[in-house]
Amino acid sequence: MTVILKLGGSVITEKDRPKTLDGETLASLAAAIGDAEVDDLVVVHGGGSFGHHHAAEHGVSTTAGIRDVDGVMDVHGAMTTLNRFVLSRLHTEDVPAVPVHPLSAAARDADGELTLMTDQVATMLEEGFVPVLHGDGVVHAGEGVTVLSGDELVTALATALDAERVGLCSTVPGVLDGDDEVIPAIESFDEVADVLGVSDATDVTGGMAAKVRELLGLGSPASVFGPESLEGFLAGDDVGTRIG
Ligand code: IP8
Repeated sequence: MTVILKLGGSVITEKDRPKTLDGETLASLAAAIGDAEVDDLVVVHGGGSFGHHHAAEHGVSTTAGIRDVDGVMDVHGAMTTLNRFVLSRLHTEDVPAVPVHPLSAAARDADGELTLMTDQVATMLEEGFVPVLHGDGVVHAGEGVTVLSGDELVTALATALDAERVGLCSTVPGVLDGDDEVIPAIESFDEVADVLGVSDATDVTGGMAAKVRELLGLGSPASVFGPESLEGFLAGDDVGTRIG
C-alpha cells in the first residue's frame, strides 16, 4: 500500500521566524514515522520559514516567476537545507529516507500544468527507500522559475503512484469551521468556502483553502490532521478531516 504523507512547513519550522526549525516537533514526527509499519511511504514537506520567506523576498509565487539565478538558488537552497534536516531526523529513527529535489525533476508548461518525474520515486519505493520530496522552485515555460508547493507534489504523486492514502500533517487538528471545531468530512469546496480564509503568516501558496481544493482534485480520499494524530494516521485510523 502506497501512502503519501505531507509534513506541513508550519509544523516542522517556526513559521514566523526566518530559517528556524521546530526541532522538537520534527523529531517526534520522525519517531512516529520510524515506528510505523507502512510498506511504501513517500514523504513530502513544505517550506515554512525556509522557503516562503525567500520566495516573498524575491517576489516569486506559483504564477509569477523569476529568472535571476541568485534568487532561484536562494529559494532552492533554503529548501534543500530544510530537506537535509528532515532527512537527518528520519535517519536517526532508522527510516531509509532519500532526497528527491523537484527543481531537477519537474516542469510547468505555459498553462501552469505540472509534469513531475516519478519513475525514480517508484523505483526508490520498490528498493525499500522512503523518498522525501519538498516544495521547491520549478522551471516554468515563459516565466523562468515559479514556486512549486508541497501540496501540488502530493497531488501529482498520489495520481502517478496510485496512492491508497494521503495525509497532510498540519498545525491544526483538521480543517476548522467558524467555531474552530474540526469538520469531520468535506466532499465539495462549496460546503466550506466561507469558513476557509488565507493563512496568517507569509505563505505564497495560499493556506488551507488551496490545500482543500488540491485534495478534492485527487482520486483517493485524503486526511488533514495535527501532529498528535500522525501515529493514528500511519496506523490506518480515520483522523482529523477526511477530504474527498
Ligand atoms: O509550503 C512551498 O511549499 P509549501 C515551497 O508546501 C516554497 O507551499 C519554495 C516556498
